[in-house]
Amino acid sequence: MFIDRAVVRVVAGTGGSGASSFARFKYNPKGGPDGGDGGHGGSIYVRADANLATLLDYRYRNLWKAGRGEHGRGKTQTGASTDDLYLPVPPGTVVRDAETGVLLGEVLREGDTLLVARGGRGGRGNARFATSTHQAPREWEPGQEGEERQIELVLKLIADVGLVGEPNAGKSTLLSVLSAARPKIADYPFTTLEPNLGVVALLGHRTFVMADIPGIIEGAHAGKGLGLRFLQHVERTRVLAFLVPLDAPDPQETYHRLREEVRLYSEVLAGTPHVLLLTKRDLLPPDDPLPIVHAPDAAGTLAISSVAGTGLDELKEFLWTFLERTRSAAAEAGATPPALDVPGYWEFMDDE
Ligand SMILES: Nc1nc2c(ncn2[C@@H]2O[C@H](COP(=O)(O)OP(=O)(O)OP(=O)(O)O)[C@@H](O)[C@H]2O)c(=O)[nH]1
Ligand SMILES: [Mg+2]
Repeated sequence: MFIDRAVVRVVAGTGGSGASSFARFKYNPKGGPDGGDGGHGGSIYVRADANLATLLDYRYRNLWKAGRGEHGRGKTQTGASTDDLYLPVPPGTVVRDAETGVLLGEVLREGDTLLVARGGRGGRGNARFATSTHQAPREWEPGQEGEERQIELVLKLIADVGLVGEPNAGKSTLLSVLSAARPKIADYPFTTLEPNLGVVALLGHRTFVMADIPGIIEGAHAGKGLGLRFLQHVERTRVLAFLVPLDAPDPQETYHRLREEVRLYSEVLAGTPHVLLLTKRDLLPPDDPLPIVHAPDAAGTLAISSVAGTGLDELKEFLWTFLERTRSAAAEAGATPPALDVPGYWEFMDDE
């Protein structure tokens, strides 16, 4: 199961108080001030750990406290500082202040660390307050309070393939047959309001992530229909799959419209490598020739049926090979992997 979001309270440790104490020796009962400083309270960090794939732990436990620093003691002994607390999260986790929404940072690579609540400084002991004119100070400071805040952890999954199509093109259905995701499917437009993600598994433990987004209509780039929301979601996927149902009156025209809509939204997005998927193959008699759709920029055209299961294995292998190719091209160009930011809450069951 993947959990993409968790809100937890982090409470850093308070610093130990400084001590107020005077040295007493056998022959010098009035030694100088020797109260030591308090130790630091523990800070809390979020740290990327590649062994983790979910934020599940934080769903079950949502309060994390670091220990307080020890108080200072006589003989100028400084109180012990407490160990900092590290919260392990999967790489790709974004951290925000849950109350203000302010971005605190993100941990993208294994070992990346981010301070989320600073431990309080230890207070000074009276030994520190001694001056030439003030030789027997009794002052001492309490330890500083540790920071406390509510943080929101959001896991950004990198979506490899983004499905783009008009309402009813069969995007959600395709995702549901290729992965364990269970998006809502219906024969009315705009069934999908928020993107859904699914893990597509192939033989040999190969997987990729597919994102199903709300349907796109003419004028979408200008905010029509569900507006720009969906296009923002595919902006960061590695490749796009344009879905054109074979019962469309003019598949060529539909493909053009989709491409144009994407181009009007962003030239960069229009340049994302893509494939053309002719969906609902079962609606044409099996012996009828497929309509010819010219798609010179597409890496390939495949006809599939999610309902009859036609062409799905071929599609998975094709997308895998296509992704491998774009990955190595991107690595050569030194590009960092794009990520899909899914708003709100979603979860889905993994195939394994
Ligand atoms: N015959 C047939 N029907 C299909 C196929 N795939 C999807 N459908 C049907 O087409 C309708 C729309 O499917 P969805 O998967 O919800 O389409 P969508 O692209 O996600 O639609 P929106 O979320 O509204 O953008 C549903 O009634 C599906 O059952 C297919 O391969 N063959
Ligand atoms: Mg849908």
